[in-house]
Amino acid sequence: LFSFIACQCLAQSNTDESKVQPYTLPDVLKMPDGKRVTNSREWQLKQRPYIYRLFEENQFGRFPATKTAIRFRVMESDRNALDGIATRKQVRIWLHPSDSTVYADVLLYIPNNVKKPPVFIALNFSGNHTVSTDKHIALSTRWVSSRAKGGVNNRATEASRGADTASWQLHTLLQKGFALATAYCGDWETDTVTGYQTGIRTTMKDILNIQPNEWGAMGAWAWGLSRIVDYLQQDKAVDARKIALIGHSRLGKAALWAGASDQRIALVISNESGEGGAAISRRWYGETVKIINNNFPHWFGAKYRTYGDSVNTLPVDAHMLLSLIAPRPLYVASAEDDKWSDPKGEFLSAFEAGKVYALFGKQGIETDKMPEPNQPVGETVRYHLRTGRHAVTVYDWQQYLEFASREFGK
Ligand code: GTR
Repeated sequence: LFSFIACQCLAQSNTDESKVQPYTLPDVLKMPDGKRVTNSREWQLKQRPYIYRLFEENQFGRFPATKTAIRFRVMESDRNALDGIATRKQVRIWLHPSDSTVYADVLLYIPNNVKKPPVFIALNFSGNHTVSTDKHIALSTRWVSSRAKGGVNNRATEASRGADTASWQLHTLLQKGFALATAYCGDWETDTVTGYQTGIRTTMKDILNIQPNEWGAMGAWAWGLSRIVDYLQQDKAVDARKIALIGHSRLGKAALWAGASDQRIALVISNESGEGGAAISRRWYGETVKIINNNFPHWFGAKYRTYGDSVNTLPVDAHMLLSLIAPRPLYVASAEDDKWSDPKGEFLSAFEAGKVYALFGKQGIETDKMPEPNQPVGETVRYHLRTGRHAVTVYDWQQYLEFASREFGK
């Protein structure tokens, strides 16, 4: 009877804190032989690879290790973009060695008054043309969600330009001396159940040595982020040792997996990534493993779908995903009205990840008491609960730019 009740619950979402049942988190420092990790060397050599594999097996599916010969071309550039404050580049990354239809387009803005600036990388939800009203940005020709502003029959139109400028704060970012590199997640895989059929999980399967069902859309997006890193490493106009990755919501989940998988990424920001991202899955609050897999069966690996009714047997949880970012700076953020993402669950996993940062002599969040809204806490692991709804706002960017400036010694 008890398990029947549990099953019923997990298909529903809860937002009543008093109904959250006690749970035990897997001990991130406990090694397979039962001993506990005591130093950073043991973490890096043994425990980190072990936990990483648990995430591959149980949540995200495989991350292709095969190196591919990708090619880049700057398709368009202008040193006088945005009234002269930045250089714009539009770079095409061809992912397949012989099929020239398999590519992703990266939009870059580099501030003109800074030599080799640090760079924010991010995927966007509906096309590069949504990031700014700059008319020179190529309009995406891919499928876009029917929720995308200005879209007609799932295609972007001129009315889609600048649809999402509020989430990017491009001018502030450039003024603070950062570059931005962004690409449409749909260039790797469109966000639909059948998106994999035309996305890289299918077109790249032979090259990457991996079948479409061995990973999910999250993996494809995360892998795509690593290809942006590949490009940046050979663009001398930016400092590729200072790459900050930011992702919001579903793209925040992908960002955490990319940050865990690619240690060239120097700093990671999870903006309201919620279930399958920064939020503790064992906490029955907001979205659940069962709900997310029901609604988005294409996001994660197949095994993740088997934990819907038995989340307490999942060998991993969000604090372990965040720990894979250590010792690199990590910022986790929630919004008060975004109960679906479980703010407290996001805070608690960020707090827990501090145990791994401590092995490196880095300070995480000092107390497990949730901070008041708009009161950022923590050092190398930082957290804030913003007032308001599920979004990336001016307030969020202020915190991230300050954090990245401090961590990158700017
Ligand atoms: C919701 C989903 C969340 C989150 C969000 C978003 O529908 O349940 O996990 O990813 O979408 O990406 O905006």
